[in-house]
Amino acid sequence: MINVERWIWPVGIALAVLAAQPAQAADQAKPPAIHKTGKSLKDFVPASWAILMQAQGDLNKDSLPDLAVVIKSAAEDKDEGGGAEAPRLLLILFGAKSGGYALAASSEKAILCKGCGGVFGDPLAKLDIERGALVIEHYGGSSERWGYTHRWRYQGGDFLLIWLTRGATTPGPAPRR
Ligand SMILES: [Ca+2]
Repeated sequence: MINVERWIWPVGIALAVLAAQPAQAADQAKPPAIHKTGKSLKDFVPASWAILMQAQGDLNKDSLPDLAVVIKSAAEDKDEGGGAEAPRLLLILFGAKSGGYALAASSEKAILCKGCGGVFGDPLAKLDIERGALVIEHYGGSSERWGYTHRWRYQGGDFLLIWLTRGATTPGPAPRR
């Protein structure tokens, strides 16, 4: 059954919301292959990638702790060659009954690149699991500041965007000192 009226979108599609925001790096290399299962988080982190941020909670309501993890490539820390625009990967790992984790989802569009935040630097402000929902916050800008909060919930086999707040402010005159 195809429901074109669906107003909450599966993760792969909805993340276009973010992609339409401050320029994400143009498609460069293919994202690395991620193991489908592993005993611990490090089994899902490809060689030359590192964990940038992680959160734990129960996303699929099976009482087993799940992980949301942002990983970055070694390229990101190199200022030359557009490293600050290297894509980051969001991994969602569901805790397995037998121990370890299974990869439930991954996205290279959910997380803005290190250099995508303007003068405020790295725009990734928060990754958390709150009341069973995945929360991602970005913040950045220069003369105009912007922020995005995305809340994702796992439902019916998909991650659905249940909440999106965008904010933008233009600062007034500088305060007197
Ligand atoms: Ca779980």
